[in-house]
Amino acid sequence: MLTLKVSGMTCGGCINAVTRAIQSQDPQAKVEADLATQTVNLETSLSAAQAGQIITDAGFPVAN
Ligand SMILES: [Cu+2]
Repeated sequence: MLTLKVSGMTCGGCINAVTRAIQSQDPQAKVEADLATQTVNLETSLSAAQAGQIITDAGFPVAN
């Protein structure tokens, strides 16, 4: 499982956007986002770098 620090998520719509972005590249991915801690947990075949880029491109900057 990957855990990424993601900034800018404020509501369920943001979580949906992150989830859709990841699942567009890995339809089997499981995405759990926590607004309080601004973290996203992923079960995915994507690498951390790939997932980070996808989420950043969706408008939610991922901390390195
Ligand atoms: Cu939102």
